[in-house]
Amino acid sequence: MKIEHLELRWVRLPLVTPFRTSFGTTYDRDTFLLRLVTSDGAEGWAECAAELDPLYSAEFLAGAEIVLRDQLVPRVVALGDRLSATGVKTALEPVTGHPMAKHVLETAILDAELKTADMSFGRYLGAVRDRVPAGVSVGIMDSHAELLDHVARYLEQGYRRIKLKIEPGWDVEPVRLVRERFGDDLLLQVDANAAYTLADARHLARLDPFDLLLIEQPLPEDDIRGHASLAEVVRTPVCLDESIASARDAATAIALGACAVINVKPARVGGYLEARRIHDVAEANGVPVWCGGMLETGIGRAPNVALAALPGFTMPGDTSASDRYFATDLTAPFVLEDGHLPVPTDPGIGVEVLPDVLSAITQSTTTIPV
Ligand code: OSB
Ligand code: MG
Repeated sequence: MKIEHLELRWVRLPLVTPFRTSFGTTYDRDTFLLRLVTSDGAEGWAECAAELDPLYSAEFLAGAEIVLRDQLVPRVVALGDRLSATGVKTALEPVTGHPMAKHVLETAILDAELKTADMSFGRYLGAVRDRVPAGVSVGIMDSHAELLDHVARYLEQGYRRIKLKIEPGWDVEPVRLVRERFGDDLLLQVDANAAYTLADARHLARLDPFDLLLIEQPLPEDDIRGHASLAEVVRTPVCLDESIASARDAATAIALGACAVINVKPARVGGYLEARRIHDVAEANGVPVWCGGMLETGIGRAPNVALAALPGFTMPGDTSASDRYFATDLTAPFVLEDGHLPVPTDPGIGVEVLPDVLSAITQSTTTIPV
């Protein structure tokens, strides 16, 4: 298999409601899609998970575009006919970092390859379920009343678990109010996106009485030791997101007692093959995992839902329905059915872009020479 055509399309979709985290507020989902055509005549599609600014992690969209064009694409093109998705990681190994740029390229290649093989992502990755329970990530709000309204609405829609974004000044009180209003049976967790330091350990222990499933990434990305120390002070299980960039990182963090749960985001770790390795390492250590998200359109969501159907994904993920993010999705919408999303079964990612939506939201298209 060879790549015969490769294009990058910048798109912008307004979010139905602004999404505020400890690192900033997002109003629109800006991203780019890769579309490639192979010598087998298959089309591969993938969505870049990076954001406009390097706030969640070091990557950002404009940087991802440059590194793809100048560094990553030439390396996979140099493989010629020997190109296959399993060889992409090795071909890109000389380039340090840039996991989200690597992820979008590997995913588009895997999509095309699986379409040629007539196999779905779920089947290829080892999915054991045909639907996955959906959780929802709830942003920081201007008021407690607004937060309670949003949570009530999501629960009415059937979401199986609520994740509250937290930051200093918006943590114990919102958690207390949500727990009191919606009861002890609600599956509830929090995500700090690295907004605290180890000096906040005793403050974070004030979350203990609320029986949270986990606290996600309380400390900076590179503070593995800090997370291990924190885990000795707080009773809430510590979950890592930003800190885990590879299966090796997962093994290290688990061995050091820095995490009891892992948020697996394929984009953050350079692709679905590394994401599956993290799942395997975690499963072998008895550590539960769940599938995170980056406000993806249907193009990015579909393979995430497939990954979330692997056996070790025992906790509901941030795999929400399309209407949690967008009035109109780029693909046929993902719709909650009894609090679950169906795992796509068609070949490759199993969803197609809707051409009319795509042209309406496209900001620019560039062809990358292959
Ligand atoms: O930390 O999990 C995160 C969104 C963008 C960047 C980082 C994160 C998130 C979310 C929302 O929490 C996940 C989603 O619903 O896609
Ligand atoms: Mg997170």
